[in-house]
Amino acid sequence: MENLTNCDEGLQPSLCRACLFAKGAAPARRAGGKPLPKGRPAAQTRALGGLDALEPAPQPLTAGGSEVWLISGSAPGPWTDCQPAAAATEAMPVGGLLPLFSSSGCGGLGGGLGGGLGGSRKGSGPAAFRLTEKFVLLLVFSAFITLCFGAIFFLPDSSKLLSGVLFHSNPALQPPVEHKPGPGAHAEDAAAGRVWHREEGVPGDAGAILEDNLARIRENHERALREAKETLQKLPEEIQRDILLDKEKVAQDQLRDKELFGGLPKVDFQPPIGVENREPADATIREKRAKIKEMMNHAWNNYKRYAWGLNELKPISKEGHSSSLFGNIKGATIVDALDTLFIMGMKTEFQEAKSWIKKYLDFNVNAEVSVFEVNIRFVGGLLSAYYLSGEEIFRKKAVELGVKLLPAFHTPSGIPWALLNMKSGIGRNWPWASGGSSILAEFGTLHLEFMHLSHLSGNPIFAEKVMNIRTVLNKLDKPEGLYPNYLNPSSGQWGQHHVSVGGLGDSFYEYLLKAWLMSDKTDTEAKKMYFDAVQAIETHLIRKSSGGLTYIAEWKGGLLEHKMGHLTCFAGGMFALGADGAPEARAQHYLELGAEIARTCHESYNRTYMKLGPEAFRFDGGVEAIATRQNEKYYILRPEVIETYMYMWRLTHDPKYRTWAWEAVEALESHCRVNGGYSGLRDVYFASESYDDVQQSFFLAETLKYLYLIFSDDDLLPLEHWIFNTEAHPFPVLREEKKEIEVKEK
Ligand code: DMJ
Repeated sequence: MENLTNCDEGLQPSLCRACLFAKGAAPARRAGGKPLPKGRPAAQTRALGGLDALEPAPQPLTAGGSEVWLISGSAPGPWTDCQPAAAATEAMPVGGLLPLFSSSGCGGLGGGLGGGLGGSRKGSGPAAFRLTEKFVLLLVFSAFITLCFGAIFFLPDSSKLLSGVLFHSNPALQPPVEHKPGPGAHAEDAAAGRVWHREEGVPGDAGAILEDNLARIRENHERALREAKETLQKLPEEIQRDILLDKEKVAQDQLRDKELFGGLPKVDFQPPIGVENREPADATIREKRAKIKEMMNHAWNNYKRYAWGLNELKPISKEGHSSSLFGNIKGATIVDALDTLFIMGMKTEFQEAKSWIKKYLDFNVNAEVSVFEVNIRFVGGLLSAYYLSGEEIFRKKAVELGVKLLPAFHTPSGIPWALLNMKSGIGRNWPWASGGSSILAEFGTLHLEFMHLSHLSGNPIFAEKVMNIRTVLNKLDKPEGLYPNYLNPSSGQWGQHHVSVGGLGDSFYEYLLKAWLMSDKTDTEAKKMYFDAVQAIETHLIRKSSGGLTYIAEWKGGLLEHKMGHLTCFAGGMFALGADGAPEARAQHYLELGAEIARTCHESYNRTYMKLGPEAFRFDGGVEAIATRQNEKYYILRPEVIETYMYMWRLTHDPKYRTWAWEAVEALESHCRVNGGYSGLRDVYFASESYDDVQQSFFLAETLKYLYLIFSDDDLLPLEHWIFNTEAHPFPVLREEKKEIEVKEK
């Protein structure tokens, strides 16, 4: 320590840092206006002459035998009486080194801060202080910059921040560019050197998109806060357990996904039954069927002309329409229409669709999709295209998409999220859903597709996921034997006790029945669940109006709302289809129930001006089967009423169903057909058409397919062999003898 500088007090505190606090030693003296100290290195002296003249004067200090270098140029500080060590007076060959240790008099940080800020400012020359201040400012500034960079790079999800904030990652706001598969893309895509194109001409107003994004960011933010609050209420051990559980699940799934993508096993493709498209013997029926095919041509050709590769068509604006339900996935109409093209014998169009899928159908999208919609339309469409045509590309794409949907099941109960970011695998529920719940009709409408995904991939993971949903449901008490529409995926408990056979509930019941039928009637658990549910529905929801119309009301915590949705009209077909499996005494009853629902829904069409049904109709306030609220008067080309006619026709051959179906064809032609395709209507009670300007993909997948089947012979897609998913995509019954996944290892 002797070699260190000595302050006047005769005691140099440990290096110069201490000078800062050593009774203000140096500052006091500066204040006293003492002359500059002797023994000061030449360079320092020059430095005082001004910043420009500054030259570094290297000043090694020795601490415990090792040298500590001072940055002489940048921290001259007010020169004090501190005595530089003898060594320090010798010129050293280094210009500027770190100012870590020095006295206020010897420069460096200690000198700068101690001398400058600790009090020596007063008595020192302004030139000397400017330098010190600069140094301090430099330090503060560097600290600030470091902090900023730290924030960008080390905050969670910094990549998003960088791409989203700095580079405006929203693809809709970027100019169209050619891009390669991202890091999450599958190896085989990269290996194939595939070039991925963004679709050109994506319509959309940038302002609205920006608004949309801001709203989404706000939403995410609020959700994160809510989740953080929930987490904070948990015990640390619980949080730890949840984290471990989640990690374990992700790891397990990743392992399986990896296995899956090692390559799909070979499958012995079975030639499909009942796809020969014979012309009906009756000439009038033949003509009608040909007319429906012409409608399909009109819808398809306009989509092709104005919206090719985009999700849907705006037939009035003659441009593409993109619904947020599909995130950034493109081509909903192409995938949804595949099997209709196939069964109508539109071979060229089917091939065009196939080529597009091969080249452009991309699931690696950084956007949220509706798990339900993507499943029923995309997975469903691809699966049925595979089963009809045997083309491997459809199986490959279906399984690839199925894998992409698996992270939706990463919830404490295994009940999947409604929304999923297909790239990040992060899921969440609709913000409007009761208590953060998942929706019965959404998580309950995965079963058929996922069973087939396991069948075609040889991997049980898909089946396990949907069977677990059933396990969760079977453990829960059901109010009056009914299934509420809302189920919280975290707690595994029901949300609000609202029950509906229409929106939010509908296809859950449909899939119970069809799971049983598709399993070659071996899945008796599904059968029991279906018939128990139907019994509760009959007791609590089904009513007859004073005019004799049977309808299915909605149940809200024990109170009935006497309203029936267009969506609910599918139930006529469901009851009739299930009749066969009911106890003998009930079979006829269910067939009649189906017929009654069909009649009610036909009335809902017949009582409008357009002869097309409203979105919802009521049985209260003196009306029957009529929409009373303006926001329930629209028709968006929905299929459910025609779907019920199709089942009723196939199961009873009562000609009135063909008559009613033809009425619908005429109404569609008169009111929905426009130059650019088919459009939905805003008000079916109004004499002139107000178009919603959307040609829904389900119009091609369902409405036109069911119409075509009604005017075809029963041996086209016979009901004993094919099960239609809720988007009308036919899947073959999985026969008992084929249950053992008929795969041969590659
Ligand atoms: C279709 O996407 C499906 O039928 C779904 O189950 C309910 N809604 C639409 C058609 O209305």
